[in-house]
Amino acid sequence: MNQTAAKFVVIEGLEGAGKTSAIALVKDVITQIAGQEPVCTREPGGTPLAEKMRELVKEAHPNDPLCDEAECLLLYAARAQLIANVIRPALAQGQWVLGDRHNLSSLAYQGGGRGLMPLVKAISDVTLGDFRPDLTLYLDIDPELGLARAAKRGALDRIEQQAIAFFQRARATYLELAAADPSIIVIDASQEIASVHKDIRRALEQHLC
Ligand code: T5A
Repeated sequence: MNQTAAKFVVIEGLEGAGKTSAIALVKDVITQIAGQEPVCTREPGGTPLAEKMRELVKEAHPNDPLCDEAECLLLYAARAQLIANVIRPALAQGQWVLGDRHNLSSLAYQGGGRGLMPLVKAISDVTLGDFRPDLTLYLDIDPELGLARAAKRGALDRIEQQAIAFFQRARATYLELAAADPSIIVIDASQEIASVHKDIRRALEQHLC
């Protein structure tokens, strides 16, 4: 194992894009490439405190609705905890990290979806500085198809209940940011699972080997 080569790899996409299903595959491929299992994280969440913030973001609060700015700040508070207490220490010890969502989610959902891009960029600059994933796989899906898949799995949470236009703006932002950043690879997640996984494996082998 080459300790200096530890990388931070992230899976991104709208609800129902297939991130959960892809994680096991990506974990296997990283284990083959790195000779070690990656540390797996999810956002929001991934530390005891960040998981509490996740609950605040995901649950509905009918008597005290979470305003968009507070949502944004909670997401970055959770991310700051995760980076400080899990991601940076792991990378510093030569361990690879596999993230289920990271900063690109905030740029897409809060920046694009909520229309708060200047605020998101400002908080991102202050909290993360130049910390960023080495590689991001963005699983691209039409929000109607993704939400239909997610709905089959169970009740939709506070964010999943947003209007379709919110997810369309988030998707447009994901695609715009991916087009401008070679470290973000777009995977067509509307295909059947076997084809999605084939594309993911190819992308990982191309960019990590
Ligand atoms: N959020 C998060 C923000 O707004 N800003 C942020 O900065 C961050 C970090 C997180 C929520 O927080 C928001 C985004 C989210 O709304 P979550 O529960 O972690 O909440 O939500 P998701 O990450 O979106 O998880 P989902 O489970 O909804 O999506 P997945 O993981 O992409 O979907 P998955 O793999 O569970 O698949 C859903 C269903 O589809 C099937 C699967 O079998 C499953 O049943 N499926 C397919 N079916 C057919 N063909 C395929 N190719 C399929 N792929 C999967």
